[in-house]
Amino acid sequence: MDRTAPALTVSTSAHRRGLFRESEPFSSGWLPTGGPHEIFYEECGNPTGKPCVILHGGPGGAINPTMRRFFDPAKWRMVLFDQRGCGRSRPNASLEDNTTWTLIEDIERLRVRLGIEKWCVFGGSWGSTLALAYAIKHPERVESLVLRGVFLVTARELRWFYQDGASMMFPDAWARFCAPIPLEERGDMMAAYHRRLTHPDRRVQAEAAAAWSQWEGDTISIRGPEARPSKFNEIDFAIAFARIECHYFVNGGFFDTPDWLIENAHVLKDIPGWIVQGRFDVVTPLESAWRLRNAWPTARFEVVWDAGHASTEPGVVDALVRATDQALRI
Ligand code: STX
Repeated sequence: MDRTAPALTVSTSAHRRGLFRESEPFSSGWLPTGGPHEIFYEECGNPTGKPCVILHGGPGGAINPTMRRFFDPAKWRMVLFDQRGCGRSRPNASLEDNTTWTLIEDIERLRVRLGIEKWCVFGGSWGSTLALAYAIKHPERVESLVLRGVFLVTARELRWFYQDGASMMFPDAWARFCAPIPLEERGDMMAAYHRRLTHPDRRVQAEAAAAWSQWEGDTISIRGPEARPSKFNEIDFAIAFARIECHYFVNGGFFDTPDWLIENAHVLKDIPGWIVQGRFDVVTPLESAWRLRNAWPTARFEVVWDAGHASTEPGVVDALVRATDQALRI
């Protein structure tokens, strides 16, 4: 079979599964890291169930109760945590010692603290990036991978979303994204935003953060603005989200080479994997999931026809809950 052009499974099913029921954590706490950061985590579902870890997006996002609903709470022991500087982790919005590699150390610290040997790793968007990097560094700890909205933090993806590409599809939202930046700085929007988001005056950070976060909120779902997460309107969330995203992106995700995840994807070959991708994902376009699938041909690959980037697109929910049910049997 021609490995460069695998058959594409395209989902458009009218009979779609929904999220699992809501559940409350059975434990939670703050994990010390030995450095300035403390990591907020929670465990949900069945304390004797199969372990999984759920990685949030951004980077700079946070966990929320909906993220517990992609796994059957009767069967899984779900671990969720707020990444460094995010959500309830402390200190909030801090960029110190905050890189892909320190996040991977936190995942390992949490795994050891909870006495888990191996787990299913679940992540969308930046959560998929972190899941892939973690699996490449610690393949023996990853029982399976369930990924959505694949994001490789390449220069090409960043140029598409923050400079020239998505701007053509959302000129109205793009105009709002450009508004805080003077014309002479618009040739490098990430650099212009980085200066403001690291500015000592919190008001300067806040103005930039609101516009940065709004751009992502405006483009996230095929269902339009009513599907935008309400968190994007909270200024404390927006500041952490924008500061941390921009810090990671100006640093190319802290990867050693520009295409590090694809170059190292061969390490994943024996890990069972599911890739779920919305065809009309404007934040992390399908090309990256496609490239990952070609580099990791044993992964199941499902393109959801009527979906954008959000984890809550109905077709994406359906594909993800089917994937986690299949992962139970690994
Ligand atoms: N950032 C993609 C990402 O990981 C470029 C992401 N986008 N929105 C989110 O995450 C949240 C909905 C989690 C805030």
